[in-house]
Amino acid sequence: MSITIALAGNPNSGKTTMFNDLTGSNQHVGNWPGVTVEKKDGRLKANKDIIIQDLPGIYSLSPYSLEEVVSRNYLIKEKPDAIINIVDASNLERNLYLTTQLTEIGVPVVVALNMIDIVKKNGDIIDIKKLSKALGCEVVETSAIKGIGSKDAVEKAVALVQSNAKSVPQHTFSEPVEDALNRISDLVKDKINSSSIRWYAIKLFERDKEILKETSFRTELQQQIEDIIVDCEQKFDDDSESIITNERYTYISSIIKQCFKIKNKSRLTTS
Ligand code: BGO
Repeated sequence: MSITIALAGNPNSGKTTMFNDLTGSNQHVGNWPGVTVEKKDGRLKANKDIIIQDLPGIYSLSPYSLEEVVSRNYLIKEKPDAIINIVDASNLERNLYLTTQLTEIGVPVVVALNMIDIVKKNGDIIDIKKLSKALGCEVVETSAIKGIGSKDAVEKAVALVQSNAKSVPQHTFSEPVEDALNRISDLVKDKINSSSIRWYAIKLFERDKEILKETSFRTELQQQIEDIIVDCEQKFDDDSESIITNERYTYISSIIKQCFKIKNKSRLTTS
């Protein structure tokens, strides 16, 4: 039986380099249906039963660009068996924004800490064990350009699929937000697949226009959700999308503090 692993990551994180390293010449290039966004898939060089699906480079799973919509539709609707999230380890803070969203989808995630050669050359240290614990998923060091670690990431992803393991997001939002998400989940739980319920609750809370269109709940239910959102927004004196974004950044800062030691602090201020 074949296993499909999606490669997701920010632009320039090394996705193409890893895709080529894993698939060699076994690639198929086309477009995603109906849009002019390139679609690439291929079979693992070492095991043709493993399909590697490349996704467009994205910073977030919001609905603001074609690439984001294509990637998230694939992840939510087609549901690959696992995701390898390629992270530029030399830009950890910026890249983890997407990671926090990928772990909410309900598909097992392996984080490939790519460009680890640059991190090591700089003398910086990333505590992989702590990072893995903080994110609630496997983390593997890779240097796609040197062909190091990519196969290890695939092996970890396959092991997760075979053991039926799920990534369990460790991040919780603040109490009023979690309360709102729980109330929204309760309202829609009969209408949405249980493995994606948290993702949908967050997106409904953010008033994500694509999700509102897709779910097209009856007016009364939409109003109940809206009341929950407004109630929370009043507590924060902020809009719901900004509340979620701000809380994600606070969480990521705390992860960086725990897991990342920079050798030369002046690099942060001079660049
Ligand atoms: C250029 N380590 C290092 N050091 N570099 C890497 C690694 C790694 O592990 N992985 C990838 N790169 P893409 P997306 C380039 O193209 O795969 C490099 O967008 C250059 N090009 O070689 O394209 C990779 O698919 C001229 O670098 O990323 C590439 O995610 C000078 O990261 C870049 C220097 O990789 C982006 C680099 C003309």
